[in-house]
Amino acid sequence: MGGPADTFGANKIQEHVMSDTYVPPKVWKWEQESGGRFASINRPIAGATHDKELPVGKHPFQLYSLATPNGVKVTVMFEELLAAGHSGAEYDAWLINIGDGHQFGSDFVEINPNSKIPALMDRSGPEPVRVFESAAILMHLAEKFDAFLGDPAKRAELLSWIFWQMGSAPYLGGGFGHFYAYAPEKWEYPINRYAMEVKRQLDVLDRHLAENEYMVGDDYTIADMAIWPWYGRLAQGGAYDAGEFLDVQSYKNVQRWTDQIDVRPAVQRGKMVNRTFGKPETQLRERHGASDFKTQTWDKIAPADGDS
Ligand SMILES: N[C@@H](CCC(=O)N[C@@H](CS)C(=O)NCC(=O)O)C(=O)O
Repeated sequence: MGGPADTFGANKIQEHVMSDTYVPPKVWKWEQESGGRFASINRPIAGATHDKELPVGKHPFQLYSLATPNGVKVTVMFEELLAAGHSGAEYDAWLINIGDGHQFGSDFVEINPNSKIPALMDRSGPEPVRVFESAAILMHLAEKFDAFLGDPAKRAELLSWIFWQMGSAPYLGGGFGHFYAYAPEKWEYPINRYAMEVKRQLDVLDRHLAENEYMVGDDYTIADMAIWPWYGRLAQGGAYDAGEFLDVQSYKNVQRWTDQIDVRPAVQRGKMVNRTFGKPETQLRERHGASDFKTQTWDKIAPADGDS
């Protein structure tokens, strides 16, 4: 250190290199927002930030959610159950706007201590039962109605794919999606790492769907309902605007399966529930009955001032 070179710029270069090289402190401290989209709702502590009562409707199931892929899994399941004649599966779907921090309200945290949508209160029995984590909600409903579980001889296969989805999607959303679409800058290292992993996952699905009509053989099950909102949407180019980047069209079997599920009327309805983005006619922000799909979409009920 020292000497003329420092005076004429060598130190400046060195400082620049150093400031680009993050050295983790001994103990991490929450000193600033992490940056990027959704930074304002990220916190290193759990629990409620404010008192907030949640509404309760007249149906046996009260869903508090938003039409992200994890939310859509559950609304598709409810719509499939109703379409299959399980009238006991009637539900009220209330909107939880995670961008506005509704997931940190006191009643919501009572249902999901993890402060994430979807969260369900099953009020069909003598005591209300809370269920959080989308796959737990799918399992709870499937077992309750004995529906969409597929061939009992393939139960282990069903569980395997559901757990595969829950373990894999965070690499797609929190990894690839975050760094490709939401982070404040484009960094090659994480984008490469997660693009590679997501393409590997698509290939896992593609090879499996070459041999199987649905995720668990011939039966449409909750494994399809868990995987489709993430990987079907990705295959359609609808996730993170990354269709071309990931060459999603090359996964032919995933494409076939995606289209096959997308045309199901219950899936079309499920996608609309708790949706606050996209074309107004595709947004049913709250759902309290089957007729709402005809009368309560945002094109029909939006306030004149365009409030969203
Ligand atoms: N493993 C959870 C993930 C749920 C999740 O990540 N939900 C997101 C929306 S897709 C959320 O509520 N984020 C709000 C936040 O992180 O504060 C599940 O499958 O239910």
